[in-house]
This record gives sequence, C-alpha cells and structure tokens, in this order.
Amino acid sequence: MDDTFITGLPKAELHLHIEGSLEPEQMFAFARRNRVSIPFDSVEAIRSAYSFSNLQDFLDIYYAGADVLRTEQDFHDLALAYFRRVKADGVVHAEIFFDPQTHTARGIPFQVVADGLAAGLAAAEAQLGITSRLILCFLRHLEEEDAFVTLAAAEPWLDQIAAVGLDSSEVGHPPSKFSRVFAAAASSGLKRVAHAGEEGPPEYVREALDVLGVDRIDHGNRALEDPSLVARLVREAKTLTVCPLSNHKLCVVDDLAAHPIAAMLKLGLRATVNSDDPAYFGGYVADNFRAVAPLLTRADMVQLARNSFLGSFLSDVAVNAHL
Ligand code: ES4
Ligand code: ZN
Repeated sequence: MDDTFITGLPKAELHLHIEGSLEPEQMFAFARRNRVSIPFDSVEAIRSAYSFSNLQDFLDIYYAGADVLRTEQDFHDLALAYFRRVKADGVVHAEIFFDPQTHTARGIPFQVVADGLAAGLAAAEAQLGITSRLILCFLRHLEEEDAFVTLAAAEPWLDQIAAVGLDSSEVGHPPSKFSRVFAAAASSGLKRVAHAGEEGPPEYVREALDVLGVDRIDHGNRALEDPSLVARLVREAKTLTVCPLSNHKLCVVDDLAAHPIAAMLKLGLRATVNSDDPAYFGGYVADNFRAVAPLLTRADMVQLARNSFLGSFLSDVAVNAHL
C-alpha cells in the first residue's frame, strides 16, 4: 500500500486516550519540570517496560505514567503534542477520551485537567485546523458513586464535553454497574460511548447498547462471537472504534495478520481504525492503518475513513462536508 494513500486520506480519530499519548520523552520532561521522580532512568528503560500480556498489565503502567501530569500547562502541552503528531497522519478531527478520576484521585483538581485540555484543543484548532471534542471517561473499576462525583465536578464544563465513556478493567465491571450515572449524563445532554468486548463477553456489548444507550462501542471485538449481536450492530449502524495495534499489544488478537478488521467490514459493521494509547502500543492512527493494510483494499480504507466521520459527534452538516 502506497503510504501517501494512508496519510493522505482525511480521517477522524474516535478512540484515543489522551493520557495514552504521553511519550517517554515527554514523561521525562514533565517529571523534570514538576520535580516528580519516576522509576526509570532512560527513555529506553521506559520503552522496554511496555510489554503486556493483558489489559491490566498495561493499565498498571499507564496509571503510574500519568503521575507526571500536574499542571494545566502539562495537559495543554500533552493535547497539543498529540494534534501536532497526527496532523501528518491525515487526522482532521479527533474525539478524545480523558480519565479525570486518574487525576482527581492524586489531588489534581478537575479544573486543572479540563481547562488544560480545553486550551490544548483550542490551540490545535487555531494552529492546525484540527477540530475535536472531549469525552469524559469513568473508570469502571471504581464505584458508580465515584462516577457521580466526577459528573458533578464536570458540571461547569459540560458545554465543552461531548460525551461520557467507560474505560479501565473490563471483566467483572459490566456496563450495567453504571446504568444510573449514564442516565444522568444523558439527561444532561451528553452522548454516550463505552469500551465493551475488548476482553469482556458479547453480553457486555449488549448491555452497553441496552442499558447505557451508547452510540458507539469502543473495541467491540468479542461481538463477533455472537451473530445475532453482529446483525443488530449492522442494523442499528453502531460504530465500532477498533484499535489494531492495541489489540495486538494487549493480546486481544494473537496475530495482526489475522486481525478481524476486514471481517468486520465484510459483515457490514461500521468499523473504524484508531490508536487507543499510541505512546504505549507503538503507533498513531496512520501506523494502525499500516498495520492492517495487508488485509485491506483501497476501497476498504476509504470506507474506514468515511465510517470515522459517520460515527463522529460532528453535526450532520459537518459530517457531509467530510464525506
Ligand atoms: C484503555 Cl486499551 C484500554 N482499555 C480500557 N481502558 C483503557 N484506558 C486506557 N486505555
Ligand atoms: Zn481505549
């Protein structure tokens, strides 16, 4: 596949954890300027620690890395660096997850996180012409009560937040655990998405649809085990935000050459390609397209890019302008 075809295809990224874009070099720079100690003495040592056999292995390192993020400037710089990086990948719009509880649990106020990120998003639009939205994710290993506290803290920023999401350790923390807080978010005018079917069973995907009322399923790989669920996802045109390099690094798929992305498109699912946590999984969105390019035709790639706009939270007018 001609690389300029991949990078030249205008695309939206719909599954990106901003804390997962923290590159080792940035981790060092933020640690130094904030006088935070980190348990590594080189960028190479950090990178060599990034070997995971499942989701929890990764999450333990990801939450530890986020400890260097302390100030509004850090969150601004983190976000703007992500947009600068993906400009070359052909990203023209991004809908970005953030995990406020990872920060408020360390004593960093919600305001620091939200204002820093919002400033980074505004700078990216002004300097690079990339549009974006924020998605507030609740950590599912915590209690629903904690999610309610977070939603209340977000109240003054709700006009800058497009949706709520659900991430962190999936198995044992089904979507139904968050039914009330997602209903409250819906009443506040927020859209809903949830990670489901990454490690969890197809039943968790059904719950995300039925109980949480999501517009998109983040990952959704295990939905393929249930043909009636696949038929429903196709019928209801639900977007799946698929992350090939993440799936490989977290052992959700054994072999990238057997990644289900092509099968998903053949089934008529509205699949998209995304990077998840690019600093940890070895690549940004174009790298994810490259990773599955041997499985796809050019028409498939165009379909994936179209799906990213169709599945976005842009207005119908803005979506049509990108198609
Ligand atoms: C995540 Cl890959 C993945 N799965 C679930 N939660 C997450 N948070 C950050 N990356
Ligand atoms: Zn994710």
